[in-house]
Amino acid sequence: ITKGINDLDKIILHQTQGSSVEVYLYGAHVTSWKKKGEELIFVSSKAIFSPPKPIRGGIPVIFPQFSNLGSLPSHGFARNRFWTIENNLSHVTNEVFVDLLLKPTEADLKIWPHRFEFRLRVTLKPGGDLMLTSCIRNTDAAGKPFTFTFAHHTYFSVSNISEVEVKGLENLDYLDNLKNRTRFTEHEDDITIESEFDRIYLSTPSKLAILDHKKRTFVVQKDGLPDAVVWNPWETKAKTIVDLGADEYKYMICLEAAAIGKPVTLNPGEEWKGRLQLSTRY
Ligand code: TA6
Repeated sequence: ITKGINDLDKIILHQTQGSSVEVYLYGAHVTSWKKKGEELIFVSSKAIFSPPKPIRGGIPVIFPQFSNLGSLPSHGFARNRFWTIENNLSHVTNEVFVDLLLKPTEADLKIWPHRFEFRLRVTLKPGGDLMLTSCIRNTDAAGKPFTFTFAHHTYFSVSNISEVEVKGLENLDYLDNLKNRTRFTEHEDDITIESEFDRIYLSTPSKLAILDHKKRTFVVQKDGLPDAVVWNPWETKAKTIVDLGADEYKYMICLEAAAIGKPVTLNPGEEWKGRLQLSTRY
């Protein structure tokens, strides 16, 4: 554990061969993932590391509400709360990980009256793959179920958005956020981005990929997270986002592993698990 920007606490996990991951306790927010010393995650040069503002870039944890799909502030509150460290044991298998924990404060219970424990394990695998494992438990003794939507809002770093294709979404239905979430079917085999793009693809395969023709392929593997959001604000929208540089939309793409189409309901004592594994191919 060490001090990051604006004195916020962050944890750095290291592996051999120059792999590392940085995660801020503020938001349990991954802000860096490197392999062979090379940064794979986009964080805006204009990102404001100042609570309660969420950090622009990295891997925001979206819980308990994706976007404005309910009465909470957009994207819920997990991304702008301070998480605690539950343990940071190194495992015998050479994986390094840290377990972070979020529980609602009394103020949180006023806006979302449900007791829960959210454990996020951030694991850096021996080859440098990054794994995020989420366990959310309903700890409400009063016996009420609760329902949530969820996403790992990953901002991948790309050489240029014009070099990028997203694979694995062909023939799927999606909700277009730019058209009031109207439902369409994807007819393209490879998705390229040439203007503002904001879609929730429903019930996708568990393995997706981002091909960056000038750099690398990212492989995204997910369990318990049936949906995938693809987002790029493009030029005009980017100008309205104060913590994103005017040209930076060119160097990022969000491919988010999510549970949105079918919100998750947990009865008291029940637990939900989601898992995201990110790797690269060259
Ligand atoms: O996941 C896509 C999205 O919901 C977009 O609609 C866009 O607004 C983006 O997330 C960023 O949201 P934020 O609240 O971080 O500015």
